[in-house]
Amino acid sequence: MTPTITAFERSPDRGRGLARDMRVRWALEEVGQPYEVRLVSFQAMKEPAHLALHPFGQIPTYEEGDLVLFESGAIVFHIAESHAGLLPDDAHARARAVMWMFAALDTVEPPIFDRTLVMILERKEPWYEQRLHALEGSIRKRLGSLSTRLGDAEWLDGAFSAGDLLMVTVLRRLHGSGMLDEFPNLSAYVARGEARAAFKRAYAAQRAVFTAASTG
Ligand SMILES: N[C@@H](CCC(=O)N[C@@H](CS)C(=O)NCC(=O)O)C(=O)O
Repeated sequence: MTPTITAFERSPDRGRGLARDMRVRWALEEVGQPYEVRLVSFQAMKEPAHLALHPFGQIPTYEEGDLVLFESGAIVFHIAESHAGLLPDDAHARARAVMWMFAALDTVEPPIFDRTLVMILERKEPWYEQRLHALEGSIRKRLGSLSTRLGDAEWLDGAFSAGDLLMVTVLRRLHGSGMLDEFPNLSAYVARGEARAAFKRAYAAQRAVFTAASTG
């Protein structure tokens, strides 16, 4: 059965592939699963039909027959569990790949996403510079630890996994901040993720939505 995901009708990131449908598209492309996309407006996300799928009124959602999921991490995990290619067969290696999925979303993403929010919502506040500085300190701390752990390895734990997929999507939000460049092995890691054919297909698909919305 072809799953349907939801994505922004008009993404605030202007097609940079930072919205969380990107990670779901990428996972689907990695495992070769065709999918459909239903685009939703900000208004439609808060209406009953969408709230029935996503209690917090957000994207992405995932529908496959009578299965409905929200939370990008849970969706990527479901895709990875249902298809070969994103989680290793060995039980311990699989557990570690799942650990990296949690690390990406629970340990690395929060300060990075908070920085984006602060830059959008608090720029005029008197505490803006101080808060930004503190968040960037937290981000650098996480990047430093991640960089040390990654070392010269290609991926976080052996072969590319759903853990790498989520980590790369999280780190991409730092493009343009200069912070990734302070850790050359992390920059190279993100570039390796972005060079994957499946990433490129997912990126092009979400980019086409932005292009169509801008020209239509
Ligand atoms: N933890 C959720 C976060 C979902 C989320 O924040 N989605 C954003 C797009 S990336 C959204 O829908 N924002 C609009 C809103 O919250 O109204 C996930 O990973 O799926």
